[in-house]
Amino acid sequence: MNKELTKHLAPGHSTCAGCGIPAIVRTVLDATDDLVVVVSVTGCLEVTSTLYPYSAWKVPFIHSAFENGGATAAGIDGALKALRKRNKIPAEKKIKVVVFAGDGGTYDIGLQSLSGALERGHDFLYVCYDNEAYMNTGGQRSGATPFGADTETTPAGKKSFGKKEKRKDLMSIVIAHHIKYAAQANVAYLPDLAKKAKKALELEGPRFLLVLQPCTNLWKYATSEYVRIGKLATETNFWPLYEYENGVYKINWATEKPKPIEEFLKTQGRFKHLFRPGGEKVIAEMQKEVDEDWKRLVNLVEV
Ligand SMILES: Cc1ncc(C[n+]2csc(CCOP(=O)(O)OP(=O)(O)O)c2C)c(N)n1
Ligand code: SF4
Ligand SMILES: [Mg+2]
Repeated sequence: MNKELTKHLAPGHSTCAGCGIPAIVRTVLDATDDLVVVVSVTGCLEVTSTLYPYSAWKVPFIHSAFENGGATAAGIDGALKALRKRNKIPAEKKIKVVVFAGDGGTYDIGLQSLSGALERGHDFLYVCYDNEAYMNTGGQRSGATPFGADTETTPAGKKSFGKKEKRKDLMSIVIAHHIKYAAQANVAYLPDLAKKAKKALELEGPRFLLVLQPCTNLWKYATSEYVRIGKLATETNFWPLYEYENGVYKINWATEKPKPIEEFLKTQGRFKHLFRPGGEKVIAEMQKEVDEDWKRLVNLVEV
């Protein structure tokens, strides 16, 4: 493997084949030449990169608890500032603090500590890799799991079509903290992710990236398919690529003719029950939701 590509995270990790996490981590960290300190909240990334007694990390790394990625980043930011005040770190040595956390550790259990760190204005980049469920513990629903998905705790069956609730709008929650920069990205569009990571890493204060990460285990697809499925998420407007910068929204990818949501759903086992009789109502509801969310986003760009 290319040495440049693995200068932060070595190939010796144990994510599943067809997992989008390593590409996200490498693309984000490669977007800066500065030193980085990585915080990783409990979840697939942390578990698969730190199999005792080994570590795949080639940079300073802290494993935080599930609920406190934001607080850990805040503590490191505070420590770096204190060390600089005492001239223990040369002024020209730039150090970036980067948190990687899953959707469970961000939308749900770590939300309060992320909120506190954003509101206090700490200098860090928070990257949520979003596989839309609690994967490290076997695939339970999270606040990020889409409506209609079959998970361990929202099983589809005779009396259930999967998750009944809509996904949380985390981007709006984060943006409501008046931070300078937040962006939604997708591992299937790496040049776009690299651009957003570079921009975020060059800014100061709290910055946020929400990155869609297909998971072969939960989404149930052949391991070679993750880029195609990731692309379909954006081509159907299920997962728009956009940025928020100093109060201005910008859509980074759009098409006049988005594909119907079925194109995305039919690639994955977690939605296969929706293609049985009766599932069409749920698909129609999902399409309505996607269309409404897209309209809302377009209106934000235009104001
Ligand atoms: C307070 C607390 N509750 C539950 C757990 C068990 N737990 C560890 S990882 C995990 C799932 C993580 O899900 P997510 O943040 O989406 O990351 P992923 O595993 O999908 O990468 C859970 C439930 C824990 N470690 N701490
Ligand atoms: S369970 Fe999903 S998120 Fe976890 S390592 Fe496997 S593919 Fe990646
Ligand atoms: Mg997850």
